[in-house]
Amino acid sequence: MTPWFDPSRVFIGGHWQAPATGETLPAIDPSTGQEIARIARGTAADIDAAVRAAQGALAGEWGALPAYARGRMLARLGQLVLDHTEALTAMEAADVGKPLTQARADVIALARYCEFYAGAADKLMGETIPFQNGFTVYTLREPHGVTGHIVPWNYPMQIIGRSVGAALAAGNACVLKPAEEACLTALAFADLARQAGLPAGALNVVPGLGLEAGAALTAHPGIGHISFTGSVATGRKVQAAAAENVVPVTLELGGKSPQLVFADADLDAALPYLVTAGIQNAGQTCSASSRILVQRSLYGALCERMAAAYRGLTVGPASADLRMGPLISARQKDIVERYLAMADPAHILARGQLAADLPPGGHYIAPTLIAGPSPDHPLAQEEIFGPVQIILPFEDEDDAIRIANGTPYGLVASVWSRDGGRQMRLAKRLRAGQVFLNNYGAAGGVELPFGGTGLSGHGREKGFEALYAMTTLKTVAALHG
Ligand code: TXE
Repeated sequence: MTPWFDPSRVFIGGHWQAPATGETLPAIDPSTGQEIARIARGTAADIDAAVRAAQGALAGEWGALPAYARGRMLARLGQLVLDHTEALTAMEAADVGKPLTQARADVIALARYCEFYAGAADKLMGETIPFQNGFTVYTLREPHGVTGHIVPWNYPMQIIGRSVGAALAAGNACVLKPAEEACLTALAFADLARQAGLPAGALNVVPGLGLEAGAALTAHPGIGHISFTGSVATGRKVQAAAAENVVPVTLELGGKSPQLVFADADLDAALPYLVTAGIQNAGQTCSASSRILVQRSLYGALCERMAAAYRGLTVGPASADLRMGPLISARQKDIVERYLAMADPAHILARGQLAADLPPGGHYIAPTLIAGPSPDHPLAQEEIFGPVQIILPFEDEDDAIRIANGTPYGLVASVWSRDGGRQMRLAKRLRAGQVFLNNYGAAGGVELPFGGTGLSGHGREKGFEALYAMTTLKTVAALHG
C-alpha cells in the first residue's frame, strides 16, 4: 500500500506543501505495528495558513459558485471516490486495521455522503413567514464561513463524508484535522477533491497532533463552526475553545448504546445484529451496542446463543478480512484490557479466538461477552471502545427503560419485539438520538439524522439536519406597505 500522494505534506489552498516545522509523524499499521508512511506534523502555523486559504476561497471562486455548481463538484468527488474504491480500501485497512470488507464499506459510505450532499446542495431553502400587513418576511440559510472539522481514527472516511460533505454543500470552506493515528484517507480525499476541480482553499487538510493542530484549529478566531467527533474529555475542551470564540459546535462523543430484547422478539433475526453491533470495527464504533438487555425469561437462552456466536469469531490482520481486525493502537488495547481486568472471570460467558500466526506487533484482542455484573458497574456504564459486550437481564418495560436510560450517554438504542405498541412506547421513552425497531444501525443511513444527548454530545449530523447545522439563518423583513 503506497499512497499516490505524499502524506508528509499538508494540503492547503489547493496545494501540497511541507508543514511549517518540516516534521513528520509515523503512520502505523495496527495489524503489524509497522510504520507504513510518514505523515505531516501540522501545527498552529499550518492551521492559520489553512484558515486564511479557506477565507480566500470564500472571498473568491468557491464563494461565488451557485449551489448547483457546488453540488456538481461534490458529485464528481463522489464518483472519484468510487473510482478509487480499491486503493482507498487498501489504505484504510492498512492505516486503521479494518478488515477489507469493512474498509470497503466505509469507502462506499464516503461516496454516498458525497452523492447525498451533492443532490441536497441546491435544495436547501428558506421560508416565507406570514407577518403583519405590509411586510414580506423570508429566511435565508447562509454558510457559517470557515468550518473546522476534527475527526477521530475509527471511521475516518464516514466521518469526513458526513461532516465535510454537508459543510461544502452548504457553501462553507473547510479545514479538516484528521486523527494522528489514521489520516491517510483524509489526505487521499483532499487529493480527490483537487482532481474533482474543487476551487483552491475550499477544502484544506492538516494532519497533526490533537494538542498542536487540533487545539490550534478550535482556538482559531477565523473559524465559524466546529464539528468534533471523539472522546468526552476532548469534546469538553473543544466546546470550551468554541465558547471563547462564541461559535457553534457539533459534538459526537460516543456512547453505551443498548439493545433491548423482549421475550416475544424474533431471535433468529436479532442474533446477527446483537453480535455484529458489538464487534464491528473491533468495537471501536461510537454507536457500538455495548449493552444487551434481555427480558429475564429469555436471558439464559440468549446468553447461550450469543456465547456460541462469540466462540465462532476469529480475529486476524486486516488483510485476512475476518469479521474482526486489531485495535487501532497499543494504547487502545491497554484501555480495553484494563476494563477486562475488572470482570469477574466467572462472568465471562465466551471469548472469540485469535488467528494462528498473528503478526507479533499487532494490537489484537479477543472479543468478550460478559454477564452483568450489574447495570451500575463501570463495565455497564462506561464506554470501553473495544470488542466487549455486557449482557444484563430486565423484568419488564419499566425496568428495561430504567437500565437503558441509566448511563450518562444517549446515542442510539434498539428494541427487539413483535409488539407494535411496545415498539412505539419505547421509541418515545428511550434516551437516544436514534432508535431502531427490530434492527440496529439502519445500515449506516447517510440520510438519517444522527447525534446524541447527554455525554454523547449535541447537534445532529447526516441527512438534511447536518445542512441546517452547517448554516446560519438570516431573517429578512421587508416593509413595503
Ligand atoms: O480521542 P480524542 P482518542 C473515545 C473512545 C476512546 C477515547 C480516546 O472511548 O477510547 O475516546 O480516544 C483530536 N483539541 N472515542 O484519544 O482525544 C485528536 O487529534 C482539539 C470515541 O483518540 O477525543 C483526534 O483528531 N482536538 C469516538 C480527535 O481529537 C484534539 C472516536 C479525537 O481524539 C485535542 C474516538 C484538543 N485538545 C475516540 N486533543 C467516537 N465518538 O466515535 C485531541 N484532539
